[in-house]
Amino acid sequence: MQVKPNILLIYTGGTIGMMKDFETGALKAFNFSKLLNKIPELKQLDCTIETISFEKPIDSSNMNPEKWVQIATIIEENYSLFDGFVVLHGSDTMSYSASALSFMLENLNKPVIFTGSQLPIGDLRTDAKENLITAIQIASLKIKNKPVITEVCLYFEYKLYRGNRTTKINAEHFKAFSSPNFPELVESGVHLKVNSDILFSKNNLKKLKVHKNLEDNVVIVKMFPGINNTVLSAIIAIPNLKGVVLETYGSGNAPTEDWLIQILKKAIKNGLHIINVTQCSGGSVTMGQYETSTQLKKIGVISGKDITTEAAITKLMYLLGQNVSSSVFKTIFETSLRGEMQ
Ligand code: ASN
Repeated sequence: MQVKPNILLIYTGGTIGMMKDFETGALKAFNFSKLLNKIPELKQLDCTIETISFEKPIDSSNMNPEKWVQIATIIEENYSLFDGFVVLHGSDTMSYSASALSFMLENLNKPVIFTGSQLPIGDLRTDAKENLITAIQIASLKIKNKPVITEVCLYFEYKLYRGNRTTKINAEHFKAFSSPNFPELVESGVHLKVNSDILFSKNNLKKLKVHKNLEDNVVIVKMFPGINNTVLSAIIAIPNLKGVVLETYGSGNAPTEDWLIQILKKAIKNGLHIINVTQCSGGSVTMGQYETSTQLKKIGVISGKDITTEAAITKLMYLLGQNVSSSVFKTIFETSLRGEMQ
């Protein structure tokens, strides 16, 4: 007899569990036990579900590294007891959290699926039920008693994506996420269509390692025509700054002006890590393709290749927290650790 999969639902907050505040009319997170009562359909699923909730559920705009550690710790403490984990999370920062957790959970061998919704679960037209029910079903998938998904994913509007490849693209549409540089892992229609060839790791037998040290002295800088010496110098001079994700144009291009190259060159010499990611929604950084990126390559700017900004900043926080020595930092950053880049 096959034992029913055992799924842990981790409720952090987000629109999925929100209700309107009587006084202000604004949406606010509320207690999770009430939320489960709103989905009697969960009882029909062929798995057992246990739940654990943040003591104070949050709007995901209040997410931070401390709370990522909280989620990672819940997974660590319950890892051997459950077949899969579904994290209910606000959509606003879900891609950051899914990316962060992908780096924090090394040798993951079970599904961790982030989901949420655009409308509260109590709303008549809610997208919460489909997202939650299918996320749980995917987390329960097994073949020959082994989990099908063994990575951190994000499920929204009929698609399961690799979490660290996603970005939030719309504040209103039910299709709120996209994964511009990597295909979806599962598509939900009449059947669940699993794209097995591209799943991250299969049968990783190494023990789960949870990394909880994240460096938050980092910054994202978006290039724009007109960015000047005073502004960029002030950012680079932030005390104790350890790393910068530089969102450049197109395939990794930036102005060739001498002041800019000199600021970056000096910063790199002083031990700052600078990551080049594109501000385009899809495609890759290829330093050296244009004259406008040749200098960046020469001075030691790190290529983010086709990584998302969300994955780049969380990978930076993770690697800095690991005290990776500066001699190998560039090489390690440019290597795909969890399928986050090509
Ligand atoms: N503000 C909400 C959050 O991220 C948005 C949502 O969940 N759709 O918590």
